[in-house]
Amino acid sequence: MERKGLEKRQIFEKLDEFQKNDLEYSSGRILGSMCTCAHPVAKEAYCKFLESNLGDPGLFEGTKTLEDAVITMLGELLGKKDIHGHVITGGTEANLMAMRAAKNYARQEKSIIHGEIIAPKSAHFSFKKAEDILGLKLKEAELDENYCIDLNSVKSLITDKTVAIVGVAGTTELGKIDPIKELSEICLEENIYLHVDAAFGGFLIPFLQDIGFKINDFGFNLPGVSSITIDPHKMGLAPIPTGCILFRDEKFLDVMSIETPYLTEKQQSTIVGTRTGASAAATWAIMKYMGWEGYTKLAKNAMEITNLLARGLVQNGFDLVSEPELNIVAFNLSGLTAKELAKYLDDKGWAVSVSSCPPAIRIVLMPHIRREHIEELLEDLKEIKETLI
Ligand code: 0PR
Repeated sequence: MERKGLEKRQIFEKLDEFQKNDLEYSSGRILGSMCTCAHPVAKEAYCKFLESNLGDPGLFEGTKTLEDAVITMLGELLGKKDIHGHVITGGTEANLMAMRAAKNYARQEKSIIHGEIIAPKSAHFSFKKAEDILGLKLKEAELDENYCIDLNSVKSLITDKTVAIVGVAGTTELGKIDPIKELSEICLEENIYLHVDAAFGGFLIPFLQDIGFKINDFGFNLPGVSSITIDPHKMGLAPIPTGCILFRDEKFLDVMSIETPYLTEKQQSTIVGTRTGASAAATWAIMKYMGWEGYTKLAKNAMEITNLLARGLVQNGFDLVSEPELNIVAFNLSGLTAKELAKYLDDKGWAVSVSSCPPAIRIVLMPHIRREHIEELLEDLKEIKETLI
């Protein structure tokens, strides 16, 4: 640190230099991210609430009301208006909270001490973090031929220590939607907590279903679903960090709350203490601004761009891992490993990522990716293929 502070102008010049080394979503070059440019309305709302701390909601009653309103709107979107939850930092924190709720509830109701969770092999790494942080044993269920959770594998992994089963609505690598209805039936029958990770799919599936896409249900209309993760900072157009956790019943929050006499209210069930109210304000603002129609258009556009890429790849002799269900396309080129192909694309300035199961180039068609970017990408892919022959 300097002994005497710098002038604002000097500081911002230096900040510009740092920022120059970042990629920008608007360049269309970021192809593997689930984040995107936040909407200007959401950014403005975020900045307005920078100082509000939802960790002490008694001081920020207005922001707390905003958070509750966001949770209610999301509950409506996901099939149950009377819902409980929080606006937090993202899908990882939401999944950790859900696993903590399941763990504490099972300890209270079933005296389970060394609990186990069952999640598909396709689940996000946050469940590995949950295993580590919460001392739960993670048992990975096999996938079926469509890369969704295999129900027989789930059944074979259930024991009297199972505290939660996880299904994913929009997997990180391939955008697949697990058979949540069937998981809900299993969980009701076995009296097991069911968590649905819809971090990615939550802001897509309801809108796509509404315009006729045949996609598995995953919401609270399925009676076995105990909690859902949904991330406004992915397809919701909210700024980072904004995730949400929703619980069917307040009892799941109660098993996590801790008495804290010096705060205006008892400490909530969130993992962090001090937490921003800006994310809640931004999510409220963008949901009000976009409305059902706005998000439907966004989802429809994303699927159109997805199709453009998928068809273009097939035409040019690339192999799709499977037909995209959401806006993620995974593909390979025979004769090259996914990593080798990623390197060629990287050399041409594309930031792609590689999936693990199965290995493939994975492209997430977020709203910052437009038609012209896909056309350019397809040209580059054609060129890569030609130089190899
Ligand atoms: N659940 C699912 C299904 C996810 O795909 C993700 C994130 C999470 C939970 C965790 O969400 P947070 O990252 O908000 O905690 N999946 C991607 C990943 O971690 C997100 C991502 C974002 C990847 C930006 C790349 C990137 O540049 O791999």
